[in-house]
Amino acid sequence: MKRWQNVNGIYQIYPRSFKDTNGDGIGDLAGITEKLDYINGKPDSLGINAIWLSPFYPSPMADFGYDISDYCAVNPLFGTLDDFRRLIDEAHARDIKVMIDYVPNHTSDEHTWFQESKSSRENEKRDWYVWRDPKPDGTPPNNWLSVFGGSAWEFDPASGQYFLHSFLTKQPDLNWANPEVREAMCDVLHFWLKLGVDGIRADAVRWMSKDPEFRDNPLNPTYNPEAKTDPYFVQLQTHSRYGPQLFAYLRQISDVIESYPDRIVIFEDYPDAMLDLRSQYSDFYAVNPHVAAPFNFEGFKTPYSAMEFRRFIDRFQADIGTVSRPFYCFGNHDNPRLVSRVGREQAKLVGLLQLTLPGTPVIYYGDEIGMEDGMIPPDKVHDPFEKQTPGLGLGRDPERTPMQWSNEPFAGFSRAEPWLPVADSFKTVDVIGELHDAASFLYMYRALLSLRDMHVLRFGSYAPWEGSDEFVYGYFREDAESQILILLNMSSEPTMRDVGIDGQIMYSTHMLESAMIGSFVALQAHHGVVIRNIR
Ligand code: TEU
Ligand code: CA
Repeated sequence: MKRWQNVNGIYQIYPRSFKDTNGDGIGDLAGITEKLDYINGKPDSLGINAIWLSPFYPSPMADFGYDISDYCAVNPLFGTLDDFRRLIDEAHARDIKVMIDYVPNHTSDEHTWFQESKSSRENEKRDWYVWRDPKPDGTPPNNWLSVFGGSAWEFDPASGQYFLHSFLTKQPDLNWANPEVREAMCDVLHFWLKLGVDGIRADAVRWMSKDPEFRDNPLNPTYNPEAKTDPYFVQLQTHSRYGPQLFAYLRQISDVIESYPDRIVIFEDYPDAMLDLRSQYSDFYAVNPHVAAPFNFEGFKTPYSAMEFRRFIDRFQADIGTVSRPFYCFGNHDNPRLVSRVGREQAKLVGLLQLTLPGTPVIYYGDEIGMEDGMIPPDKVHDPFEKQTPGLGLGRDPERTPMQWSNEPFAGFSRAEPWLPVADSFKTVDVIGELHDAASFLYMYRALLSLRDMHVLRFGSYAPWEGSDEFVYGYFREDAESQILILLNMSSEPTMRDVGIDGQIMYSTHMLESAMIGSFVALQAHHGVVIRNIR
């Protein structure tokens, strides 16, 4: 991928939780604009030059903006279209690219398209959504399930048919098999790209194409009902998603992207564990290698260990080769926070890994300061996933708490009580406190993002270090000019390694304790170093 060559990383912003400027306890576009200096362009900035904004469109907020009632406008809660134009201008003035969220699979049930579609069977837009007759006994057309719990079908008594919703009832699926829908959804892309948007993150694309025959999904033979896991996986999702037209639809999207200079699209996709991993990735990469790629989310599930991480990265790097660009993600608005998953010290090593791997790292807001999941009391639960499928730890509120700017009340996020409680850690985990603390997360992210300006770290090859074992995972990054070795001691014991090269430590998570004696490197527990070969 030749596009976005000068982007060193992408910073994901969840607009509701980033910065509130008007005192309603909800983050807004003006808040993001106000904080652009934090992101890039100033000596104290994080130094990352692309942002991705989760949805800020008009929405009844049943799924916190992923239920969109107007694709080409701004929700008054977040501001106006002029606020968005200002955000783009100010971002570009700081050399920051702006990526926005695009939700092609479904709209809100409050979108006028759906209102029309629902109004009668004869309506022109009836076929814009997926309507089916009940079975003779009145039950849903098939056994498909909603990701958030229950049947994926909702009966509309007025017209006597069911409509399909792969997510909430308030998120009816668009019918991408209808060419008018495809055209309207391409128009949405043109609208934002013409406004100067640089990139698109395409949501939940796997569901865009279904089995044309709408066959029942088979039961999942490996599902264990005792195990208290997500009931969605009681079935194999064989027919309800990943249908035969998926990649044709995605190609139509990427054609639009390609028609504008230096724009890209990243597909949000969690590979199906029941299908071949390699072929799923390669299908997404094949959509359009010049402008499109899928995220890599394997870091969410990979256990923290040197062997497991090496296996995961080696395999993925080998599979995609040197032409396709990886977009490694270790945090987002749908998964528990990195620090809460692996621990504080461990999270730093994962951060070091992410920022020294090939490709374009995608960093979730707050992970750069080591934010943890917030504790959400039962009466503060917002996420519909938790409400519909309670008690299984599936709720996503904990990772969506307000950005911790300072240790002042409400973490400097707002002057009013925020929509979700600030995480307890804000007294010690905050931007102001970390800016000048050399041992902080923020310090590390800033240092490594600036190191990433080196050609070798951005574009150099990846090769595992053969000395890797069950304690230490190492890898080389190399280009014509230089060779870098990254060593991660992922164990809780100090250790010493002979790396066989004369090196200079360029970065260490344990600055004071870093030493190289000849070709020997001393590593503390959960200690990572970046070494430059000075041959
Ligand atoms: O998520 C799609 C997706 O794959 C979900 O199954 C995700 O795994 C789920 O949230 C469980 O963590 C996208 C968005 O990222 C998510 O926030 C939305 O709720 C969803 O689409 C529907 O638009
Ligand atoms: Ca606000």
